[in-house]
Amino acid sequence: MAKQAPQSDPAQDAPEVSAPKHSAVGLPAVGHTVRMAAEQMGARRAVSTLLKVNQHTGFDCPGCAWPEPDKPHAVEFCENGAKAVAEEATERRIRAEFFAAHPVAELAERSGYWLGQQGRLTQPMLLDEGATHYTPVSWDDAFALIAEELRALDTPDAAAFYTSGRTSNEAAFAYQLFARRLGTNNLPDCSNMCHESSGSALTETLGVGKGSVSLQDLYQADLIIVAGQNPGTNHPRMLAALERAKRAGATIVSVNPLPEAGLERFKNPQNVRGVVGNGTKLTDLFLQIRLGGDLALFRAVNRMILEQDGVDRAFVAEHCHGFEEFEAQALKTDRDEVLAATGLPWEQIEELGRLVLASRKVIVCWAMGLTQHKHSVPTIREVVNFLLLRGNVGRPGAGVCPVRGHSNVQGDRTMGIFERPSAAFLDALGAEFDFEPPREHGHDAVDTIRAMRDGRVKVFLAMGGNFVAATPDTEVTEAAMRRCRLTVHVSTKLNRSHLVTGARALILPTLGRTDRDTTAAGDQFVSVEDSMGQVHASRGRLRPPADDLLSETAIVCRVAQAVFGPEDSVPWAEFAADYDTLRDRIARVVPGFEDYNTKLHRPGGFTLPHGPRDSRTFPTATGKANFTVNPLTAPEVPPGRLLLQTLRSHDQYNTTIYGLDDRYRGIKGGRRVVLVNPADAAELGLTEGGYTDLVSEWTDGSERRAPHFRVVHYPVARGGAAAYYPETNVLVPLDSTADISNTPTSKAVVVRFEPDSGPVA
Ligand SMILES: Nc1nc2c(c(=O)[nH]1)N[C@H]1C(S)=C(S)[C@@H](COP(=O)(O)OP(=O)(O)OC[C@H]3O[C@@H](n4cnc5c(=O)[nH]c(N)nc54)[C@H](O)[C@@H]3O)O[C@H]1N2
Ligand SMILES: Nc1nc2c(c(=O)[nH]1)N[C@H]1C(S)=C(S)[C@@H](COP(=O)(O)OP(=O)(O)OC[C@H]3O[C@@H](n4cnc5c(=O)[nH]c(N)nc54)[C@H](O)[C@@H]3O)O[C@H]1N2
Ligand SMILES: [Mo]
Repeated sequence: MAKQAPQSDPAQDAPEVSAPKHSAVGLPAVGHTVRMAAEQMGARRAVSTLLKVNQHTGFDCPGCAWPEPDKPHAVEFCENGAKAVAEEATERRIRAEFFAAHPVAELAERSGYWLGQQGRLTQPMLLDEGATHYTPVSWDDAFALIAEELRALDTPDAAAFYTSGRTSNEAAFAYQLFARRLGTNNLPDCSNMCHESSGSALTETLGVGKGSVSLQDLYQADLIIVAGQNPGTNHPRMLAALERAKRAGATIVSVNPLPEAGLERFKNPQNVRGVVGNGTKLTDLFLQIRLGGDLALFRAVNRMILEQDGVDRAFVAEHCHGFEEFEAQALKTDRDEVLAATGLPWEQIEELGRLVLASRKVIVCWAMGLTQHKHSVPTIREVVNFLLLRGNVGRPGAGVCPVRGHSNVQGDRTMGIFERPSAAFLDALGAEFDFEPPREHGHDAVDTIRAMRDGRVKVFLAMGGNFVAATPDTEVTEAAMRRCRLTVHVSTKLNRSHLVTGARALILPTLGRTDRDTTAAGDQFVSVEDSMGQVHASRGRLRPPADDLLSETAIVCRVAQAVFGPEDSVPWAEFAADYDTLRDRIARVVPGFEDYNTKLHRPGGFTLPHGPRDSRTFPTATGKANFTVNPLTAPEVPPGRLLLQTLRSHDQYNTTIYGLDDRYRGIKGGRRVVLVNPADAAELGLTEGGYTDLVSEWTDGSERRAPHFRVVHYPVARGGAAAYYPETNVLVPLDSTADISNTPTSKAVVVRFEPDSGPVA
């Protein structure tokens, strides 16, 4: 039997600290996995469910977007995937009595951890204007209410439709169609806060905003650079791929301000070596870079390649544009500026240059450490310059590998969840469904907050996610949310965004990946796209938490029916009943999805076309791969301050907190910690174990405070500090965003330290 959810909210400000670990996974992780899952799901349900994760006939892991191998291992999930599954497949339930017992104001005082522990949502709930409690509402009344509020708007642009990246292709396609049919491109999504910088840089330079490598490429690479990513926690199955690459002879370089355990050494729980031995040493060269120093690092290496005649001249001549301008600037790269920006010894940069020049096939993998800075887009462009120089795009064993976060965030974008859709996409959509889609660009996540703050967006609907906790500038964002007429969340679990509401609010519970989805037309399945452009089916098997729970797709279609009535040019009712009919339409609108229904039945699904990868065709403005000129910039930090990055602990999935430990970093029982280099700590008078407030400073003179963080002396690169998100989102100014991509600069917040003002209430 699954354990009861905790009644009290455990104190979160008493973390214990021990030395960081030097290897990841192995037996402790396996034990931890099974224990966590069994606590939520009961042992039998846990084991039978976990064995279906990422199998050809099972469901896609609701954890990260790392792809499955062609022949999945019998146990193709990781510790953190199992936590994601347990979080969703828990046997705990939230029913109407729970909301009757807890006023919204009381729930708003609870931690995200406590809210998540209460179990799956089971009934549509309404918080009416002026009410203190959520009360049950029928599905039909809920849909009628949404339709009423949407119809009352002066313009469809006064509504915004957020998506988190777990939403299936089918639901995402229906959702964006609904928004555009209504007349708006206001489709902000989690990607705006995540890999938007990668999408912006890659679309401009290569013509496709996605990664260009497959797992096979990783296995064949000579050199893999992992920059700004912590796969041991966030993409644990990637470690198995790196191990395989390593055994095939690859050299691995990690570029990170922190020595992350998973990148140091990996103990693969799927083989004997990993369970009883020391595991595999993964990183050959660790570059402990300063926060935001990556642009300078790649520029320096590019200069070395140019000076040492390492350029693939034939590739550049045939496939690239803009080489001369790039070369002229790169040759001027100043060594002192590079040293200051990276904080690395010059010999290490030279060592990287030597490895690069000795390698024919090079892959660069990256995640949030590269995407969440002011200069993220130029940084990723410079990574592309680096790969183009030696022809490392569009041949086996080489390419760009932005490692995506949410399990279907890439698929959602492919399905049209984007505030700036291409004209070609809108043309195809309009032609298929016989309407004129809006052409004006919509709001991304940050612009949505501004629009709600200024009263321009009045209805906010979220397909999953936890908008107020995931976005920056928590106080501003929460006030913005409260100005709305109506806020609606389609969710599996209770979270903070349900408690910071507009005048009226709805919680619409929905099926997750693990749940069986049965409609009048029979059992349905959905499909997803992984980080490497592989599309495949996902089938849940568990009995849903309530009998009348609707899928995300069904919810979208029912809202649409309530808004447009039965005579619409889009057959919403048919879509809701039979997802094959929806996929037949996707097949006609989205390139690469021809024969969608047939291709999904292949084991492992199918791979989407990718011009640069498949044939070195680059659908850019110039028709070639573009070299770019990127001024050497790095964050500036005034004296007496540190640059704070906000990152994930090992026991969380974004705003979902599974537990209070960060095992590999040696932190237990609490999350309000700030990791500071001992030398910086000494200069700033921050003693190990002491408590401090973090105060962020923004260019307009405004300040933001996050009280009561325990100081942890930790081997982070000088000048930087690290603390967990979402607790630190209060510190990130709304206007502090990346150039071009508008992504919040979650990895670069200037902070000073002030005396502790005591625990948060
Ligand atoms: N278990 C689990 N899995 C997850 C998630 C989760 O929360 N939990 N989240 C999912 C999502 S949505 C995403 S986007 C991914 C996130 O995956 P990651 O990007 O790995 O997540 P972060 O914890 O933000 O880690 C950022 C890493 O970049 C480093 N870094 C920070 N700044 C810099 C920099 O300037 N330069 C360099 N070179 N490195 C830097 C940090 O030290 C850290 O190692 O994971 C996905 N998978
Ligand atoms: N400071 C700081 N802020 C960040 C980041 C950072 O590194 N630092 N990272 C950013 C990144 S990379 C991302 S991706 C965003 C994440 O932003 P979001 O995607 O908005 O946040 P999540 O925490 O992943 O959302 C969790 C909620 O999703 C709901 N949910 C889970 N599964 C399902 C499902 O199958 N269907 C539905 N309908 N709902 C479901 C549950 O109710 C759960 O509470 O946060 C961003 N914010
Ligand atoms: Mo993400």
